Amino acid sequence: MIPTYNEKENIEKMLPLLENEVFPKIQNHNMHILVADDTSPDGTKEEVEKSIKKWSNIHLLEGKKEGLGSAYIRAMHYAMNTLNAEAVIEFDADFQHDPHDIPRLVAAMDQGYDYVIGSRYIKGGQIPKEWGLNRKIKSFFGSLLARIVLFTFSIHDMTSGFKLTKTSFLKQVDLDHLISRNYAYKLQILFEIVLLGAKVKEIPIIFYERSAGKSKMETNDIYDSLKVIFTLRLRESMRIIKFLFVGGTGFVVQIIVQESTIRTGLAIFLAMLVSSIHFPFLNVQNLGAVSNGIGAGFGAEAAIVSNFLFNNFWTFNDTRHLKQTSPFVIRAIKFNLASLLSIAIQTFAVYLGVRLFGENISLFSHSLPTRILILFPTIIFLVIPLNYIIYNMLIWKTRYLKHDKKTSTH
Ligand SMILES: Nc1nc2c(ncn2[C@@H]2O[C@H](COP(=O)(O)OP(=O)(O)O)[C@@H](O)[C@H]2O)c(=O)[nH]1
Ligand SMILES: [Mg+2]
Repeated sequence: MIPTYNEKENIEKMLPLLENEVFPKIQNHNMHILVADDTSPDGTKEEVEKSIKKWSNIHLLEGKKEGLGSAYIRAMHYAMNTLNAEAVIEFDADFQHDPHDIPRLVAAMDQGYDYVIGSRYIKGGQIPKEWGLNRKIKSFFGSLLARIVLFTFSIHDMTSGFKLTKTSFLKQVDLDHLISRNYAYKLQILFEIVLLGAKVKEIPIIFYERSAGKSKMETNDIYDSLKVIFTLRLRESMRIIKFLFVGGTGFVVQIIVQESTIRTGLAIFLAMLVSSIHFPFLNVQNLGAVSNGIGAGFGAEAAIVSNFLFNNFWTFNDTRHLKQTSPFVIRAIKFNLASLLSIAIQTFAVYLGVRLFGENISLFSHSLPTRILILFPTIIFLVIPLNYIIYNMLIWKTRYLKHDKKTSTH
C-alpha cells in the first residue's frame, strides 16, 4: 500500500522499480501494489494509470485528502475485502524506505511473524544523517515516550511507516473508529495488534532522506500523537479502575443482601427448614447460627452475581465486539468458581495466620485480631491481582495480557 499526495516524480520511478527489481525476488507470494492517492493536483494519478496499463497487479484508489490515516484505512479495507490479501505492507512513495527491504519483511513473515516492523532504532537501523538535531531528538524521544506510556518496551521504533501486517490480525482492529485519521493512526494500530497477541519482529532499516517532492508531515501531528497514546493508556487503565470499583460495590451488595435476608426473617425460615433435616456430621439445631450462616451465604452469592453482571456488561464490555472464548453461562460458572477460589485463599490465609501468630497480634500496644490483619494484605496483594488476571485470561478472554511474551526484536 502506497499512500501518495503529490508524489508524481517519485511514483513514476517507484512502480517500475518494484515490478522489475523487487517483486522478482519474492517468488512464493503474489504481490500487488495499491496506490491510495488523494486527488493529487500534480498528476500522480495519471502516472499510476500509465503503469496500470503495463502491469495488471497495480491498483489505484482515489479519495479526498483527509489525512494519512484515512488514506491507509481505505487501502487496508480494499486490500482485505477486495484483494483478499494475506498481508499488507505500509510503504512511502518518496524513497525514504528502500524498496529492496521489502523482501526482508516478507521473509520475516514466512518465518512465522505476524507483524514485521522496519525499525530505525535497533542495531543496523538508521535515521537520515542529514536530519538536524531537533528532528532526531523529536523522532527518538517521541518513540520512547510512546513505548513508556503504552508499555511496549520491546518495540524500539513506534512510528515507523514501513511495516508488514498479517490481515488475520488487522481484521480484528476496528479501523473505522481509530482515534486519529492522520499520522498517529499507526500508533493505535501497532498497540492493538500487540494486544491481540501478534508475533512481532523488528528488522533494521535505513531511513533515507526524501528523494523528491515535499514532506506532508504537519506540526500538529505531535499533539495528535500525544492524544492517541494517552487516550489508549486511559482506555486500558479504565478496565482496572472499573474492576476495583465493581469490587467495592460488591461489598455493599453483600452486606445489604445479608442483612435483609436475616432481618426479614427469610433466613430464620430457611434455617427452620434446614434444621428439620438430619445431617450426619452437622449440628443444624442452633437456629441463630444457621440463619446467620444462611444470610452470609446469600450475601456472598448476591455479591458474586452482581460483580459478574457489572464486570460482564461494564468492565469488560469493550471485549464484546471481539470473539469471546466462552459463552455467557460458562463465563458465569467460571466466575463463581473463581470466587470460590478467592474464598479458599482467604480461609487458608486466616488459618495460617492464626496458627503462626495466635488469635491476636499486638500492634502499637493494641491487641488486634489476626484474621483482620491477615485479610488486608491477602486481599490487596493476592486476591485482587489474582482475580484480575483470572478475569482477563480465563473468563473474558479475548485480547488482553497476551502481549510482550511473544514479542521479540532483532
Ligand atoms: N494519500 C495520502 N498520502 C499522504 C498523505 N500525507 C502523506 N502522504 C504520503 O505518505 C507518505 C509519507 O509522507 P511524508 O510526507 O513523506 O511523511 P514524512 O516522511 O514523515 O515527512 C508519502 O508517500 C506521502 O505522499 C495524505 O494525506 N494522503
Ligand atoms: Mg517521507
